[in-house]
Parts: sequence; structure tokens; C-alpha cells
Amino acid sequence: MKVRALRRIASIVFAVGVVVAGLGLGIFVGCQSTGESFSARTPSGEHRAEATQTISTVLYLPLIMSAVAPEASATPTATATPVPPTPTATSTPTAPPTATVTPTPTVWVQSFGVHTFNTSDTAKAKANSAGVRFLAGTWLSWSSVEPSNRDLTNNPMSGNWGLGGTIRNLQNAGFTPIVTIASSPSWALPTKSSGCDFANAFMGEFAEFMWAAAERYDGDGDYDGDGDADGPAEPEVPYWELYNEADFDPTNTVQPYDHGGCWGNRGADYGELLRRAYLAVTQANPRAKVVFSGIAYDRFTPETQPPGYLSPNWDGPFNYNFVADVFNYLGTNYGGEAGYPFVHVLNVHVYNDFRPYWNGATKPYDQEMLGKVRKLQARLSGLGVPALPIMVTEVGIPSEPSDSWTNRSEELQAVYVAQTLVRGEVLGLVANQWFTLVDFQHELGYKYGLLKNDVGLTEKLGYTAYRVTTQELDGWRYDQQVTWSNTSVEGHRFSKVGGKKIVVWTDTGERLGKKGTNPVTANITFNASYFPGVTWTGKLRVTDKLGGVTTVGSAGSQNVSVTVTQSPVFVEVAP
Ligand SMILES: [Ca+2]
Ligand SMILES: [Ca+2]
Ligand SMILES: [Ca+2]
Ligand SMILES: [Ca+2]
Repeated sequence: MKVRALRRIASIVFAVGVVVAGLGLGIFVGCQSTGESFSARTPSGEHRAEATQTISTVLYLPLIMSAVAPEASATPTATATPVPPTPTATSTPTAPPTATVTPTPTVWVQSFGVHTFNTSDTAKAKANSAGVRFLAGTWLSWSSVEPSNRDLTNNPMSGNWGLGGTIRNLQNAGFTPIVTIASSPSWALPTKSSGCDFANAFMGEFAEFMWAAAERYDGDGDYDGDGDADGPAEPEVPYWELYNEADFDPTNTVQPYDHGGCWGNRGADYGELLRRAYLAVTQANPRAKVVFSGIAYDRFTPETQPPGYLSPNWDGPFNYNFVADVFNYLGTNYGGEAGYPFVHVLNVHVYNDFRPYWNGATKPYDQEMLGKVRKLQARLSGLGVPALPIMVTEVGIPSEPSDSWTNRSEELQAVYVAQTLVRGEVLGLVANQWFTLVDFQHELGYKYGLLKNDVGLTEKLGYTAYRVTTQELDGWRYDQQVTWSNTSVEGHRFSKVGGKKIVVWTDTGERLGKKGTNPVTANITFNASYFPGVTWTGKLRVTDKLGGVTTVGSAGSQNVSVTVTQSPVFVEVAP
């Protein structure tokens, strides 16, 4: 079984609270040292990795596992039937109203997002044209705000704040930003920390920082919450993510390049951090949402990985039990306290290379992202954690280069873009961030972007697929999964008043581009029963991921056959 964990790099530019990071497979290592470079090879030579950190504050150490994966015997999990969002009943006032009671509309926003390091005007314009709603990749560094410890409780203006301009620019461009808290200040670090965690003695200081941040960025110009304006209104930050990939265990020694430090071996401490931050943020701004760290939740340490995990190929530094440790701590100590479980949104990263482990027991159900998110949900439910909305702050695949194990191409990337955006809507994600919008300089040349990092940010096929998918699904709510006898066919139906649309593709259960595997082509038949409530004509309009349209069938025919591949198509009854 050959495995090669390719070398990776990530460089981070930190400026005015925005970190520009390089990341591939969501493997995050927090690191605050600068100018550090390192490389490592396991004795077996099967794993190899190098990473170089150029600028520093936070280091991402993503890893592509180009591997011949052992067959995973995935543990069967309950197949959750997706429940379409139901409108909230609005009570009618019974007393004779003197004023008109306006029901508060339920704002429904689709999950389309990107993670981006590039927030240039061109990048923002292209993201907007592609239908992007959410932007992740903006960071607020605690160490930048408080390079030395300040009294933010009595004088919140004493912090070095600088996030407002960035947030305002993103919001003016039409995006909802997700701000990630990172990089603890040196005075709060535990011994050997790299900046991605802090010592327990500073929990109160962290809460103070989060309170001051949420109070400042709540849109009212009152920076200290005393009811008096202190300056210009700063833009409101709607989502605060607390550290990235906090399930990293810095004590893991599986692979020497995995250094840095987060919370993976300190689940209880992260639980305390979460509780303190949640209480502080919601006090300062009851509208703001506290988002769990986007956990890698793959490449688990050998000690913690669940039975059947893809060991040894996927061994890594992430603690499978981190989330359980967090919520067991909170449930045991604060389960009865107002605010439990002290987080508004759960958050997990999804990378296609690891999908075989997460697939549902029965194709075509719970494949890939659907499987990973639902298994995580089932696990938390088993721990007694109330159901939480979910966000995926990273999901992606590079368009190049290919290697001995994996074919990569713009075409395959575009296939994954369309599949991913659909699966995110199927799950009802709060936000679903493609990693990443624009290619970034990567030591091994991995191109995760939908746009090339050239002067004009040239659009790749993945960009077109993103735009077409959001256009096709704009305003369409997820309805249900639809199936055929061929279980390699994955189909999802969406609805609108008077309309049904089915997105369908084939899925082998294996990662895209895996050498030695062939994508499946299937001929499937549609008839009126697939489009309930829609007048059947015998003709179908089939739109591919790049926007090409064909009409198949003929007027009056009962059945229409369509050939499908791994590349998603959008199917509607044609007039
Ligand atoms: Ca302080
Ligand atoms: Ca305020
Ligand atoms: Ca004030
Ligand atoms: Ca406030």
C-alpha cells in the first residue's frame, strides 16, 4: 500500500487582521515562529512531507494524501432523511391592533461560499458574479489587537483594532463574512505554544477580547457597551469562528512535520474557551453567531482513530475524540447552564481524498460530504448535544498537478465544485466555503483556486461550474434525494413554486481522479413521477455544469432516457 503525503507549504500574510493562508487539505498547524522551514520523512519513506513557513502567525500544513486507499469498512449510520425547511408559523395578533403587525420574514440564504486569501476588487467582482454569498478567510488576530495585555473591559479603545475596513469592503461587495479568531498573543501562551492556543490562566482575558471585539463590531458605534457612541459605527461581524482546525494535537508525533499547536489534546480547555467566548459574544451582540472551529476531522492520530479508519495511510495529528471531549466537558459541567452547548454553528472541513471512510453504508445515500457531516452529527447526537446548524469552512480539490496516484484537471475540479455545492444545499449548511477562490503560491504547485492567480484572475472551468450551479439552484430549495436502480447514480431534487429540478451524477464511492478507477456512465430513465406537481411533456431540459443546454425526449413520450456521468447535470421538464 503506497502512500505519499505530498509536501506542502503554506504561507500566511497577516495584515490588518486578515490572514492570507495557504492550505490544501485543511490540515492546519498553528505556528507563530517566523522564517521557519522544516522537512521530514518517516523512516519508512512512505510518508514524506516538507513545509516551509515564510511569514508567520499561523501556518497551515495541508496534506494531500495521494494514496491507494485501503478499503474502508464504514460503520453504518442511520440515514437521516433530509427535512426541507418549513416555514415558521407566524402567530396572528388577536387583540385589535392599533398598529400593523408585520411578521418577521424568515431570511433564507443559500450556502454558497468561498474561502479566499485574495480580496482584490477583481476577486470580489468575480466571486459576486459567480453567486458567492459567504466569504471565509478573514482573520482577527488576538495578538494584533493585544500585543501587550490591555484593559479592554474598561478601555476597549486601547486595542489595536483594524478589522472594520476589511469587513465593510466585503459587505459592500455583497458578501457575508466569517471572521476567524487566531493567533494568541505571546503573553498568553502556554509553554511551547505556537500561537494557536493559549494557557488556561488567560481564559478570562480571551473572553474579554471576544467581548470587546463583538461589542465593537456590532454596528452601533458604541465600543464599550455603555450606551454612548464612541466613534463611527463599525460594520457588524455576523459570524465568529474560534480558531481553525482546533482538533490538531500538538503532542502527536506521528509525522515530524506536524508541529505547531492547537487544542486537539485539550478538548476540555477548548470547551471552556467556547463557553466563555459564547457568553461574552452574545452579551455584546445577541445577533452574532459563535462558530465552532472548522475541524479537520480526518488524518486522525493512531491512538484516537475510530475502528475501520484508513490507517496507516491517513494517520495524522488530529484527535478524533476532540469534539467528544469538548462537548462531554460542557455537558458534564455546564449542561444545565443557560447557553449550553455554547455554540451556534458547528463547523467541519471536507476534502475529497478522505471520502472512502465517510461514505454511507449504502450507495447512493450519504456519500462524501453528506456522509462526513451526518456521521459527525450522529456522533454529537449520541453525546446528547442538541442539533446544531452546520458550516463547512473548507472544501476543495486542486485542478493540478496530477501525480502517480491521482489525476487532477480543471474538468475534475469543476465536477467536484458542482457536486459540492449541491451536497451543501442537501445538508442545509449555513455556509459552504470552496477552498479557495484564487490560486495561491504553493510549494508543490497545487492549484486550489477557481481563478488563476494571474493579472486578470483567469477563470477556470471550476469557476464556470460554480457560477452555473448557483444560477441553476438560485431560489430552489432542497426537496429530497431521488434514486434509480443503478446505485451509482446520485440524484437530488430541488423545488420552487410550480417547479422541480433534479441534479444528478454518477458516483463510484471513490475519490475523484483516483488512478486505476473509472468513472461510471449510466443510462437512467425519467418519467412524470420524478417531477410531481409539474406538467409532464415528454421532454427534458438538461443543463450541464458549464451551462450547455440540450433538450432530450419527444412530446408525449412517457419515459425519457438520459445518459449521466460523474459530471452533474440539472434536469427539468422542458415545455
Ligand atoms: Ca486584556
Ligand atoms: Ca457596540
Ligand atoms: Ca460607549
Ligand atoms: Ca452591543
